[in-house]
Amino acid sequence: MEGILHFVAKLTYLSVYSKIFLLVYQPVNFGDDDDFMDNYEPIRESFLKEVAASSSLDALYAVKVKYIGKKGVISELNKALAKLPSEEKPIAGFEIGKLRNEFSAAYDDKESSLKERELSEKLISEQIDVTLPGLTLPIGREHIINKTAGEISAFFASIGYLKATGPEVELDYYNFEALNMPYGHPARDMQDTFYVSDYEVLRTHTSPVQIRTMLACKPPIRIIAPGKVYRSDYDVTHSPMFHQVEGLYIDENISMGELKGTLEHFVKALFGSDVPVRFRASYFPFTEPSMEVDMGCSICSGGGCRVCKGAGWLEIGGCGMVAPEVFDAVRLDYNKFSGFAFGMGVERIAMLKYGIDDIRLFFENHLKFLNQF
Ligand code: 2NL
Repeated sequence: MEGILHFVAKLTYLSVYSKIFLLVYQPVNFGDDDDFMDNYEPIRESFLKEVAASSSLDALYAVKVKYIGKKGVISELNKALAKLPSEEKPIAGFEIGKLRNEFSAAYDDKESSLKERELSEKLISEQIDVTLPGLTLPIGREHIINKTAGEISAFFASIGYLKATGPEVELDYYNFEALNMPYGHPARDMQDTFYVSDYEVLRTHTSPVQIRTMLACKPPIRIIAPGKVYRSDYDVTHSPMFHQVEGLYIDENISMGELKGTLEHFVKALFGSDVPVRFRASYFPFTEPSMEVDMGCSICSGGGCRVCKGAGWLEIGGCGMVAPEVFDAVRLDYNKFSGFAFGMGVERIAMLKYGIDDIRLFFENHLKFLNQF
């Protein structure tokens, strides 16, 4: 039995090898005049040449389409194969298959070497220099007006004042009436005030914040009210929107001495301890008595210059003892309580501090100007 199996295996072996021998050495006819060997070698050579010449994956892919694609050369050979006499088909088919495998292998080789090359080129071209400084995005800075208002607030915070805020569209009553400026008062003129309706205005000062606070809280009251205010005015020293910081101190036995001491201390803290401060009698409807606060000109140190117009003094705000009419409006007893109030324009303080002569520069937002501070 074993001997028979051995014999069969030997026969199979012989027959397989004799067939391969035939496939390799027997010329194959491709139809009438088409000799297969005549077609085979040039196709093979041009394929290999085109693959070798492909310098990019795209070019290589085009070669693949041309030879191995659906309508490519191999496909055409297979179509021609169908027309061959049936005894020639297996051999020709085997040859075409071999050619196809050879094409695929050559394509795969070239593809991986191109991919490798493209990757290494990419690695070189996209190399990152980790020692280069990073990209710095421009960062903003605080506006000089906010910075100045912050410095003013910080001083008053240091001596125990709390910050209070309120609406910019304000009731006529809180903005004027409660501050002893009744209907018909010249400060209520349409020319100076932006009216929102018959009874609402854009606040012309931050005093209404203090009125609201006095209505809401019991003394002692010690607050500052920084914020935007509006007046219908526009030239080198006036802007329709500007900033104010007002202050208020209400308690029993508050004197004018405390008012003067507080503001003198404030001016020296902001402009320097050598700066002289003086008070001049003045008038406001909501304080009695009222004063203007002047400081020695920081530009000429009192000698007289363009900024102080030769006076040697600069006006930096107003103040006074809260008027009895205001106490009445907020239903506080002025026989029991007394207090002082003050107000200053933030733009004016910044202009004096930095020698700026046109208020409009603050709001034109030119970075060349704003970046100086
Ligand atoms: C100035 C002058 C001032 C006040 C503001 C005030 C507030 C209340 C009661 C009394 Cl609730 N007075 N504020 C007082 C005096 C002057 O401002 O030149 N501002 C830019």
